[in-house]
Amino acid sequence: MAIRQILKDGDETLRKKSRPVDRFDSRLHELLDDMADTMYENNGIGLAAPQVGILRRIFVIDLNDETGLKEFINPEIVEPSGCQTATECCLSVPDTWGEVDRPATLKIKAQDRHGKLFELEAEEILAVCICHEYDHLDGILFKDKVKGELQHS
Ligand code: GNR
Ligand code: NI
Repeated sequence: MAIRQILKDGDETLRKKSRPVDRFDSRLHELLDDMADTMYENNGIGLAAPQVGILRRIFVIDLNDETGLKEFINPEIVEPSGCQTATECCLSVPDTWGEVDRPATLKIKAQDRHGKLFELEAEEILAVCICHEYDHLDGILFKDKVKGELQHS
């Protein structure tokens, strides 16, 4: 268990494309545990591996509801449908927010920490968060997609 440092906008690592995970070993489990700790410590609802300097296709989400911590490895978004607009922020772009269009619903196929494939249907803030985290795996930040003004505090 360790809190890892979150890279900030301007760090070139955040702009790189992450590679798939191919080993579901204890090192992966340690990274996943650290990512959850780091997300909770920073009061985030999601965290992607490149935000802690690891260019692998991994993210974690916890919406602070009864559904708990979710881990996604090698995710694929399928059947995105509709459109919703939400106000987003990012732990790598502090004190900044803005409106982003995302699919209203989607399905995500991913592997769990043991490599087992699963599928989940998402809507509302879960769909928003999945898209936000997925973008991090391709070097995309929410600020690239903000419509209208990017807001600062
Ligand atoms: O904590 C976070 N909150 C949030 C709010 C609206 C849309 C997306 C997010 S994700 C963000 C944490 C983060 O930066 N994940 O990459
Ligand atoms: Ni983010």
